[in-house]
Amino acid sequence: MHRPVITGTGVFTPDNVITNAELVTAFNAYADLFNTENAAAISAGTVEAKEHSSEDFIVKASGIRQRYVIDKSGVLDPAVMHPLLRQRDDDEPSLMAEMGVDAARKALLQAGRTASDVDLVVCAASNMERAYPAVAIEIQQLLGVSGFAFDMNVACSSATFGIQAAADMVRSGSIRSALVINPEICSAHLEWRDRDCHFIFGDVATATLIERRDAASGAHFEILSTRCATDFSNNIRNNNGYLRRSRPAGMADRRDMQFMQNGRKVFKEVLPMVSDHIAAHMQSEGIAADDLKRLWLHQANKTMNDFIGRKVLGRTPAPEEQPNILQDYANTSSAGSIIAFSKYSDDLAEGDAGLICSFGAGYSVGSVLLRRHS
Ligand code: CO8
Repeated sequence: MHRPVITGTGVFTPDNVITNAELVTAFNAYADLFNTENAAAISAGTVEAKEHSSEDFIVKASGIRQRYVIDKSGVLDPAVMHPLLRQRDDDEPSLMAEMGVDAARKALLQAGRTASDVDLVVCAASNMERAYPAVAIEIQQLLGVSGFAFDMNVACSSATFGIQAAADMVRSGSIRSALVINPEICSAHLEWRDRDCHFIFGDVATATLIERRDAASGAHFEILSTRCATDFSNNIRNNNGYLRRSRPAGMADRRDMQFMQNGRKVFKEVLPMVSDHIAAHMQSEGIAADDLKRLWLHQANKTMNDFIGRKVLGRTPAPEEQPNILQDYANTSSAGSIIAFSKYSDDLAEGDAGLICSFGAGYSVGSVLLRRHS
C-alpha cells in the first residue's frame, strides 16, 4: 500500500472579467428589449415581464463581485446573452482540453514533474464538450502522458470524487500518479437571461497532481482519507443531452436545457448534508475541530460557507482559516475548492491538517482530509 499525496496544483484563469456592474447593465438592457418586444403579450398577461437585476442583490445574496469567462462579448450583448465560442476544427485541441492542459502543466511544474511521471489523466467536470472521444484522452495526448485517461461528471463534486478515485489507485499501486483536471466552461450552460441565476457562474480550469508519498521531492499534502456521498435531487438540474434530437420539434432553446436550480431549497437541504458529512469524516479520522487549520470549501455562496465554517469549527472561522475566492471567480463548479486550495495552502506548517470539501448537484458531497509535510 502506498500513501497518496498532492504534490502540485494549477489554475487556468481566462483573460476576460465581467464585473457585477457590467453584468447588470447588460441584463437590464436585455430585459428592457424583451419587455418592448413582448409588450402586447405582457399586457395581455400571457408573457411575464422581465424585472431588472441589481448589483446590491448579487453581492448580498451570494458574495460574488465578478467572474472570469472565456468570451464576454456575447454574454454582454443584449441581443445574444450567451458566450460566442468559435467552432474548432476536429484537428485542433478542443477548448476544454486547452484549458485543462494549461492547468495541468502548472501542476506538473509546481511538483517538479514531467508528463512521463504520470500514469492517469482524469477529466472531472460538470459538463463535457462532446460525448466522445473522452476529453481526458485528448488531454493525455496533448501532454504526452502514457497510461490511460477517462472523463467523469459529478457536477460540483467532480474534483473531490476524481481525487478519491485517483488516490485509491495510487494507494493500491495500480498507478504511480494521476492528474485530476477540472475544466469548467460554466458560461456555456448558464442561462444569462434569468436574473435568478445570471450572476452565479464563471469559467476556469484546475488541475491536481496526486503521487506516491515516497516519490514526492518537495512540500506536499498527504491525503489522509476521502469521503464521497450522493443523494438524488432535482433541485439542481440541466435537461440538455443527446436525446434532444429524438424529442418533438421546438426544443432548440428550452429553459431547462441550461442550468436550473431552486436556490432556496438547495441552500436549506445541502447545508445540513455538508456539515454532517464533514463532521462524520473528521470524527472517523480522529481529527477534532481544533486540529483543523484550514477549510477549502466549494465556492457557491458566501453565507453558505460562513454557516458551514461555523458548524465545523464550532466558532466563526478567521478569514484565513476558510479562504473564499468566489468574490473574484464566482461559482466555478468543481474547480472552486481547488482554486481556494491552490491559492491558500502554501503557508501551512509541517503536520497541519486541512479539508477540501465540494458539494452541489446530485446532490453530491465530497471531502478530502489532508496533512501538510514540508
Ligand atoms: N436582482 C434582483 N433581485 C433578484 C435577483 C437579481 N439578480 N434574482 C432574484 N431576485 C429576487 C427574487 O425574485 C426574490 O424576489 P421575491 O422575494 O419578490 O420573490 C428575491 O430577490 C430573493 O430571491 P431568492 O430567494 O432566490 O434569493 P436567495 O437569497 O435565496 O439567493 C441564491 C439566491 C444566491 C441562488 C441562493 O439561494 C443560493 O446561493 N443558493 C444555493 C445555491 C447553490 O449552492 N447551488 C449549487 C449550484 S452549483 C452546482 O451544483 C453545479 C451545477 C453544475 C454547474 C452549472 C454551470 C452553469
